[in-house]
Amino acid sequence: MDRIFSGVQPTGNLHLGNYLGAIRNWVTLQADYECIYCVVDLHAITVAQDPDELRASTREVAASLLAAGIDAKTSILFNQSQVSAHAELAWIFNCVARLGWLNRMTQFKEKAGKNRENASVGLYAYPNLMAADVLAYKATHVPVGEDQKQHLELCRDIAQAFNSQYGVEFFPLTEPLIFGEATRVMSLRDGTSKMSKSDSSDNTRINLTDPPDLIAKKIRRAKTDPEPLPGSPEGLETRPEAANLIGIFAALCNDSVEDTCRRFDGAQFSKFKEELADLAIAELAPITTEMQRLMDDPAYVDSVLRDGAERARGLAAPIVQEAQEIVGFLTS
Ligand code: AQP
Repeated sequence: MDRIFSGVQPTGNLHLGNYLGAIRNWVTLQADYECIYCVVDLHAITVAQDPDELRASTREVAASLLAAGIDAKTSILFNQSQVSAHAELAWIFNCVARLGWLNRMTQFKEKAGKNRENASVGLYAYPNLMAADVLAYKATHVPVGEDQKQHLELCRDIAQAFNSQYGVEFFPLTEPLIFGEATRVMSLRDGTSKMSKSDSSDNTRINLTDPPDLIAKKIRRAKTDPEPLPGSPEGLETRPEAANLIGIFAALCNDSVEDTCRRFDGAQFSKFKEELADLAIAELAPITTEMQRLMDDPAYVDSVLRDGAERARGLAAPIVQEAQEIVGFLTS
């Protein structure tokens, strides 16, 4: 069976972008793949985190994943720092990856901003750790949103460079899985910037923790333009906010953007937004309710993560040990 690995950062509430771009696909893929899902707390500390908030977010994100439909019995769910194989392999990859490759990573440029000299070394080396996350399990596929495509290309480059440097066929060339009509959900306030957990304005995103009335309010207030909706996708080309909302609608009702445009041809945003809010609430409200139930039982969430970590260790340890032997480390 092919093996999936994917991760999400515990850097705040999960939002509709995380859900439509990644997590909903993670749930579906469980039927056909062996799945390993990870709350990537090592990645989270590449930017400053309050320790208590990080612990709380790790539990909350794990609860969201369970509430969304990750089955912790058939799949593996754990937090990254509990499995040391990730950090061990990342060090080897720090020595395989080239500075020039990391210099091209757009996410580092975006996250480091203007004050690059002050960014952590961890933020810069983030893609090497991500490659280690995936390759510690020799995962064949990684379901992600569009924004992670470049990092997965780097993961393939690292696997190839390791194999060629040591003359082995050890690490696979992992394939990204990017699918659905909402692979890059944009901010509700600016159709040209990504919906993100770390955006300072909560009105830019729909969180999985938002109650129905807040979801409806955020959608009502989402930025639009004065034109009625177009009848085909070509009409969305210069209208980023309309394109974003139509994409979200299409993804939520498992329809194509083309059919969604046809359905709302000539409609005003007010009518469309009402239907979009109903759809978003119908999808998210049961997840929010289940998540709240799970958050009232932190011991259960912790036990899921502990069990997942043990199973993950069992898979990753022999692979990383073999990589260490290939490199020439004396292992006992
Ligand atoms: N806006 C998005 N649209 C579609 N997919 C998205 N993903 C994130 N944002 C969108 C996908 O969600 C998965 C988990 O992402 P992450 O939490 O590990 O990191 P991120 O991509 O950096 O997400 P954020 O929300 O922007 O977090 P912060 O603000 O902390 O940096 C990934 O598969 C990602 O593609």
